[in-house]
Amino acid sequence: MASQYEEMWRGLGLDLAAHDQLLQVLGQGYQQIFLAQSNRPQGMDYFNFVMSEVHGLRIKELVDGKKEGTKVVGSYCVFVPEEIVRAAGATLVGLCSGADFAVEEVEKLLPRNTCALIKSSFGFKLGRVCPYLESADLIVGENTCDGKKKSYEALEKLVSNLYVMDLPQVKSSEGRALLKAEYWRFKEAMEELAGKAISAADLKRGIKIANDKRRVISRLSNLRSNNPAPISGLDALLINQVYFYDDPVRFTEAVNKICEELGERVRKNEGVVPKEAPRILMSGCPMAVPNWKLPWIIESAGAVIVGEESCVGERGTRNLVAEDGGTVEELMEAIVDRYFNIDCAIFTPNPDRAKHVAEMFRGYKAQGVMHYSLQFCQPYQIESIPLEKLLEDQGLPTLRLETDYSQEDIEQIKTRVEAFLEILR
Ligand code: BJ8
Repeated sequence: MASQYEEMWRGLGLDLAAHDQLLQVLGQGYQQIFLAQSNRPQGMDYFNFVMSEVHGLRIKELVDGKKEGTKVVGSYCVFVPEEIVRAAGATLVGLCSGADFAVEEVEKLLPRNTCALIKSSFGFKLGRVCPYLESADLIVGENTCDGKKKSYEALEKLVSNLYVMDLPQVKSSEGRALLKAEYWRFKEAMEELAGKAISAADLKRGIKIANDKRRVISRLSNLRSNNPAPISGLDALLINQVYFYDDPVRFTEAVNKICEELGERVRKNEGVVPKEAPRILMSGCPMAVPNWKLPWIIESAGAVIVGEESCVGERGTRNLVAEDGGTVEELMEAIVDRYFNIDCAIFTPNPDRAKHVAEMFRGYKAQGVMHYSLQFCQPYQIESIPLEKLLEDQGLPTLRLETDYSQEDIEQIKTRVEAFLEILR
């Protein structure tokens, strides 16, 4: 990929040597983790291609779009409403990163005990290796966990285009009013960025695009509820990760296509693994590309992941925006309604999340829950203790895992995962 896109990367200000290194590691990891799987659906060819061009062709599309006036908005959280971004005719891309980079530099700005997701996002900026970040006309941060909201104070000094969205922490009427006010303020910011007013027709179009993506992910999730599972958890996670980068209409078509193939597998009672493979529901922090460590360990041990209770997964895609509003006010109200349901652990209290985990467990015929928290992620770590108790009280076996982006704990995690799977078998 390198030579073909070198000029574009240089133009974006990337550090070419560091970026080459990153691509090499990414490529090797992809080869060992994804391409080494057997019995993959053919429809994954599309996602292999997307990943092989994730810093190439997709960035070229964004850069070409920018020349035509299409703005790029980068976000770190599923609370940033894609509908409003699309309504402004702009493109939304995810900026969260799943690999350690420029750690020494990062730790000059952030304490060592900051979660890997935040540190990684800083590392990609300081190391100048993320073409998505460098293509973004607007970078949207949000006041969610303490780590994120405080780190944006430091990020503001590194970028000139940071917009911070305030978010509620309590599901009260005041909390909803805050979200509503912030989404209206965001709409104005998007109008200013795009240089045009957002009409009801624009919002309807944005809502339809985002809903279609969510519908197709829900179709995929339903297919995964079959036993034997028709697709590996790794491949399904990858699809959920690509959700944040790809052109949404093309993505929706590709996932629909793979769902046809998976439907055929289900009809023939064919699975990607034998029927006896333990079925795992993942729950917890989001997994950004290329954070594939845990699913890789779990599936290499003979289990299959059948669902993700995560923002890169069902927490991020559950619920649609009502499409029947006729005015900007009605449609904005519908957007607020949908997002106010997201059960992120930054909310206190957050009882819906436990309910959703239990529902997903039963719906996807899981046999065990593996709760994943990133080290130093207080919201998910603290919530994992009562969540585990609640699930165990209902007879749902749960394993709490805590890790980061390093490779050092692989053996230790393997041992714990294998012991848990033994109990399930
Ligand atoms: S809606 S989960 S995407 S905030 S892992 S940075 S919580 S210390 S990512 Fe998130 Fe939005 Fe919530 Fe979803 Fe903080 Fe935890 Fe780090 Fe996290």
